[in-house]
Amino acid sequence: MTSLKGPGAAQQHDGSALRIGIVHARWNTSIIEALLAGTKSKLLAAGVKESNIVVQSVPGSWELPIACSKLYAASQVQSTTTSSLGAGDLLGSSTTDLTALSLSADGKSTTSSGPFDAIIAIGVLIKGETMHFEYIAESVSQGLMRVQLDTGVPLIFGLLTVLDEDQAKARAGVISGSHNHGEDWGAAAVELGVKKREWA
Ligand code: DLZ
Repeated sequence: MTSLKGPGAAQQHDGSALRIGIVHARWNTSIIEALLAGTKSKLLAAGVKESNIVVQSVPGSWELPIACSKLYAASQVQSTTTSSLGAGDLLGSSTTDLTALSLSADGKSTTSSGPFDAIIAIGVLIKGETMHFEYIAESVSQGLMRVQLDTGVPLIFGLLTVLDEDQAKARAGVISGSHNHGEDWGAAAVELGVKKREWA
């Protein structure tokens, strides 16, 4: 029986033609790493080519909306040129900051060009003792929705807003038997990416 929570029975979508961008925050890195791994595993399982997954990082969740917006804009500009935006997916490495968005052709021949079919924003906000969490959670959520509607690219909401570290671990598959929500985000990106092409 399908459980009440979650997106229902698994759907099959062919991701082999898709280009997917992922922007993740580096705050709460160990949780982020697990979520990122879960996300990528579902993308790859749906046929998305590794070379068509571009991963960028930013310091914290606050920076996710601007980074998603710029990443998408760069992929649109890039699609009108002959260069390709290459994949750079090492968490925290120098290849993942936004300077890697240079359009000066560091693309690989296996990487298709064109705007992203979907972008996944991943962050983990853990409530502290101040109002900081409330302000950031609200603003980032609004910001991500705004980028999604303004650009028309599906922007998958991979922002965990949790009360403590245990809640975060329980949503990142870190605690034994728990579900990794990154897998849902990867599957959602493929479904929405395919549908975006159908809707075009
Ligand atoms: C400052 C801050 C704090 C206190 N907590 C978090 C958090 O739990 N998760 C997260 O992703 N980022 C946090 N940040 C950093 C902010 O998102 C942002 O990067 C900085 O305020 C710089 O703009």
